[in-house]
Amino acid sequence: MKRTYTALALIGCSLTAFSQTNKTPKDQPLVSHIYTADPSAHVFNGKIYIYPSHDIDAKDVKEDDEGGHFAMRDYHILSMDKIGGPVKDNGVALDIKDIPWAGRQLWAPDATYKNGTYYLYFPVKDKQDVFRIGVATSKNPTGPFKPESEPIKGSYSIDPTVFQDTDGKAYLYFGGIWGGQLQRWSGNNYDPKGALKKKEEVAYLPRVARLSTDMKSFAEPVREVQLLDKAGKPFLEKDNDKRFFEAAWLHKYKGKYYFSYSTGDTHNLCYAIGDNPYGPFTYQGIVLQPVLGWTNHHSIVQVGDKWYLFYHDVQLSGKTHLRNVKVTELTYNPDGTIQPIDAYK
Ligand code: FUB
Repeated sequence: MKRTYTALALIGCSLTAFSQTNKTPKDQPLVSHIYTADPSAHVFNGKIYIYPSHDIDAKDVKEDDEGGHFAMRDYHILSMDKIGGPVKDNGVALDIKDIPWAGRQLWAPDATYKNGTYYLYFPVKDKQDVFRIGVATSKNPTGPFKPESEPIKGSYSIDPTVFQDTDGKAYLYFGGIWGGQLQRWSGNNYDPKGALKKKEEVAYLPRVARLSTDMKSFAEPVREVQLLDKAGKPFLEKDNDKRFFEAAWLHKYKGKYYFSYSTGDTHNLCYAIGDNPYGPFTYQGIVLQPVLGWTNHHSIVQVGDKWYLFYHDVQLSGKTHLRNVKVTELTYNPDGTIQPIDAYK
């Protein structure tokens, strides 16, 4: 079966039509001088930092079946003192040319802080064109970041997100199917011919591994993150409006663990709740309805006493691979469920 982003291009066309409807964005892009996507937001020392992908229109790269036109080459970190305040672009924090093992496509990153060091986790294809996850460090939240000379041993696929629990343990969640290559990994073994699941098969699951205290290696073998429906059953591939595709994020609210993710080809951002960082996580519903563009990727973060969803759409360009990051307030119901967000009026 064709592992394809052709569907992406087709849906991109229909979403161009969507842009011609009367729908009006509720939020405006945080910056417009560069294209940015996949915003991983954090509060460090009372200031908001956003670690996004830096989308570019790489004229020398053709659109291909695995999202090759998402040809990003560096990261710019954005910062702001408060939601709604001015947003600063802190310049290039890490360039692909400075990652010794990197081949192409610097995709969605995340970051964390521990003991005086900031850690930036990033996916990039290695020189054999296999996605791996790297880590880079800096004494400054905006970099410049110095990458390790090798990818994290045992890492694969895309969209790393790091979560540090209140007990000090840190976990790296990752994975993305199709262009993110998760279908090539079974039992942590690589098969370049890894097939997509058939409709009646159990869907691919995201991955997690606890990080060692050095934050640069896995402390244990990579595990699957169990995502279950409310009846306790795993999703099948045909449940593609709810099953995992990419863009994992983990946050904690009132003692519960919230695993949120994109359903990819159905463009939803969904969430599931669990009692510990490994899950199982039980599906709850939609966080964000499909946005203008094909991809839907986010982070959920507390700023002061409010919670926010950072996300992206393609308001500025109308093109799937040239996105712009945004932020909107997120509201919990008294029972801990999240009120679904529609980014348009
Ligand atoms: O930005 C490249 C890829 O698009 C990300 O890794 C996915 O999550 C999707 O947003």
